[in-house]
Amino acid sequence: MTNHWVDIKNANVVLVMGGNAAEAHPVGFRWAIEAKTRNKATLICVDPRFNRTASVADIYAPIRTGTDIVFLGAVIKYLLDNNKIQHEYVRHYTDFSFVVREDFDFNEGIYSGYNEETRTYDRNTWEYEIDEETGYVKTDPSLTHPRCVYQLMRKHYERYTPEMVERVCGTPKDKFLEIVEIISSTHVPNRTLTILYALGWTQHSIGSQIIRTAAMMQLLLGNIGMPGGGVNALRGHSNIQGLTDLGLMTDLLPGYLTLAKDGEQRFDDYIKARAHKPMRENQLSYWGNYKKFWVSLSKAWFGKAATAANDYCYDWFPKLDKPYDMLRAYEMMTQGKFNGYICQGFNPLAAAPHKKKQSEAFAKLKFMVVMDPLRTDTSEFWRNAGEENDVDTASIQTEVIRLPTSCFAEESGALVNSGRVLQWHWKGANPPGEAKSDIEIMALLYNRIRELYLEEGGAFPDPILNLDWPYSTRLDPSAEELAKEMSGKALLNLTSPSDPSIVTRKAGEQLAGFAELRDDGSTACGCWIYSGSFTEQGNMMARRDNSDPTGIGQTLNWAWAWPANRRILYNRASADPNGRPWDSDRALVYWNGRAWVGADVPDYKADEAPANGMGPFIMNPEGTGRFFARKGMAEGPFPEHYEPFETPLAVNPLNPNEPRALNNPGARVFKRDLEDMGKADEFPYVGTTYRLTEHFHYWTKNVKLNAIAQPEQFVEIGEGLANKLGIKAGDRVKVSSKRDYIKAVAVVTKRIKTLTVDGKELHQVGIPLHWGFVGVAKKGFIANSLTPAVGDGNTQTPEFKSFLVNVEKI
Ligand SMILES: Nc1nc2c(c(=O)[nH]1)N[C@H]1C(S)=C(S)[C@@H](COP(=O)(O)OP(=O)(O)OC[C@H]3O[C@@H](n4cnc5c(=O)[nH]c(N)nc54)[C@H](O)[C@@H]3O)O[C@H]1N2
Ligand SMILES: Nc1nc2c(c(=O)[nH]1)N[C@H]1C(S)=C(S)[C@@H](COP(=O)(O)OP(=O)(O)OC[C@H]3O[C@@H](n4cnc5c(=O)[nH]c(N)nc54)[C@H](O)[C@@H]3O)O[C@H]1N2
Ligand SMILES: [Mo]
Repeated sequence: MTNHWVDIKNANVVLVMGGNAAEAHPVGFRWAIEAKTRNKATLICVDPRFNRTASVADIYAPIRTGTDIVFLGAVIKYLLDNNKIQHEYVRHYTDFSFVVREDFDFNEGIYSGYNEETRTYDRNTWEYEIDEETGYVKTDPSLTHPRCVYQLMRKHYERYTPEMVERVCGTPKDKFLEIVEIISSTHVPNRTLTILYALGWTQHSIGSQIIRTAAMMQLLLGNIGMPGGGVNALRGHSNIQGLTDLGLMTDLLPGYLTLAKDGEQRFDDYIKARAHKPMRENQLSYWGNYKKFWVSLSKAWFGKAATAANDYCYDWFPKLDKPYDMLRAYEMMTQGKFNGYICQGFNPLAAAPHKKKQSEAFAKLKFMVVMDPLRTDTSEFWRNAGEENDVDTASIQTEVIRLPTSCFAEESGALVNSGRVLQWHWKGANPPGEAKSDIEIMALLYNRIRELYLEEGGAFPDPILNLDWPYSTRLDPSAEELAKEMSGKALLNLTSPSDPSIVTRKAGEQLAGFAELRDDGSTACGCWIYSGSFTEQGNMMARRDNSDPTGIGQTLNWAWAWPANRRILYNRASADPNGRPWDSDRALVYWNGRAWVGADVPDYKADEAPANGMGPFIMNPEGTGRFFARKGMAEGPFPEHYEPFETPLAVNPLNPNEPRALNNPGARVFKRDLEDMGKADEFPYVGTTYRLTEHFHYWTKNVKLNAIAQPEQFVEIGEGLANKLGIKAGDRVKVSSKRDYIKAVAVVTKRIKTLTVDGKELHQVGIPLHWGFVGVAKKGFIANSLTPAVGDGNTQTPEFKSFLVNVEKI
């Protein structure tokens, strides 16, 4: 979230689109209800299904899955055409006036630089024009230059009309117009709109670009940085926010630092490519501090072994040829390129797409380690469970080793919520039986591997043997020790840059925040964005003071938020160019003549006078919010609609003459998975998968009360389709895709309407995802038997939300 849970109450309009917050985030959803009841906010829900959020919304509109860019692109066009943008905000805080390179091009859905073979783009032309003398971006404040971002964007969204929304999304035009009018009412400084989204946007082959379209809409409306505004990803698992923060993706390091690429063998090149220089006069470009973050990380990992002379062990860090996300990992397993697999708190047989391919992949392993408190479908993948899991057990060689772990209530630590707040929790009980905490298991594994290296040697021992391991209990580090390491400390006395005789921080002390980090090896910090969470004052994450002095939900002494205990990102943009709040009723930060002060920790240089013209988006080298994403996205700088990989349409109505633009040209897909895609003649209906309040993924099927509440797999079918197929509520049906099938009970409902898309009837089928062949709920099929293995080109998130199925009565 750019904002945070409590802040939702400040909104005048709440748009829930691409998520079902009332069902999947029922506790946090209270703040949307608070906005409705206290703030008279309008709650809008746009979803393929009339879901539990829709049932309490003021306005609901149906949409075909995977078409949100058309809807949001049409909102952008409407705002531009009808002059519903917050002009002063856009002029000062965005790249509207920046001029784009002459060789940048967009034609029939394809951007310049496309390589059809590799499904990737050479992104070099996706860039602003740079003045060679100053090194700064060229701009045209008159906005008349044909290649300024404003003009290009206007042209790009020309095709995104309300008629196109009706044709592609199946959303009735008058519903769209009703909604866009309410959205546009927030372009004035004293009204804000918040967006709450989750997987209905992310789980598409164009997921990241849907979210970018939403961010562009919010920039036009001046809603980024504002209380009650923002683009708010409602995260899933506790602790998935912490997972990405700590860099548990194959291309990331903690704090959203990135792994070096294959070609980056030299430390200086690696740093230079990331420590961006300002692209306009007097901009902060905070990533300019990259080296401080990276060196401090390496000092936390390798301690004394990391020195200036060895580039702080740069050679020990992997250099990435390509991301090894789950889609690639499973593809490689099917090709026999993996020996072993450690599966920690993850049930991929149930959770990953194309279950049949999963089974095949796992059967090619030599061993699989499952760290989990429970037996899972994955740990039992080799078991022939009849029709539900039809495998030939005898032919599977894979040895499965289960290491029982504790559960969240059996350990202490911090969980990071969607609002970036790190909240400490305390262990409530010891784990049963032989179970150990994940930390202890990892520590035991590490120490055993280290012993083996010491005894037997082996390839590349340095990072293993030199890993700093300063914990008081070698085989079971405490959560506090790890938290302190992530927050960071001084390794030497730190002195004031202006007067070296003044010691600002003594060696051994915890740091107050990342402003103290150095790039000379004198500080260690395991995750720079968490710096300040555990200081000399103690564990800031354990604070429980919920006082809210301004009444707008800014409880700065409740736990601790990254970065720097800041609750609303980009909050400098909540004030006008002179430093006065756009809306005095919900002032967040303002310039008092000497400093930035207010209800939040300023997202800015604290003593920077507004007159100097520094932009509010300090992480971008140009200091502004971006409509033009430059080289940042896999499929292009302006979001464009592409059809899901399995689409009911033969052409993309936005680019009817370009077959390469039917699906996302930059998506992640392997050859075999393309062969496993179905066509609309055989699989005429659109399937989508989702969750229920009564279950949590695949593990509450082990809990009797949850199993009683929702005992077995069902699918939701609209009355239109049910009548057509002669299906009645309670009938058993077979739902199949090109990959496999499931059997389920039919729920016939008015909540899924037949849509008219491109002049034809379109039926969507709702498939909740919680069952499998392990547990106390009724044994059944795994919903992911149906889903395709294709991912977003940026995040590799699979397209779980839109695929083709057939439905038959059994
Ligand atoms: N009780 C419970 N709560 C949970 C979970 C759980 O398993 N059980 N899981 C947690 C996790 S890990 C996560 S990630 C979150 C997920 O939270 P959500 O994303 O809110 O959950 P989903 O049920 O997957 O549903 C998303 C909604 O998106 C809609 N949708 C599908 N495709 C589209 C589309 O193309 N456009 C639009 N506008 N909408 C679409 C679906 O109809 C559905 O209503 O929930 C978390 N909360
Ligand atoms: N079709 C379809 N597929 C989806 C989705 C969808 O919307 N549609 N959603 C996707 C999303 S967003 C998610 S998050 C995934 C969820 O997929 P998973 O994360 O695989 O689902 P869970 O059942 O939550 O599995 C987590 C496992 O962690 C174990 N566990 C709990 N506590 C601990 C602990 O402290 N330590 C360890 N080691 N284990 C623990 C649980 O017992 C459980 O077996 O599913 C994804 N798959
Ligand atoms: Mo999730």
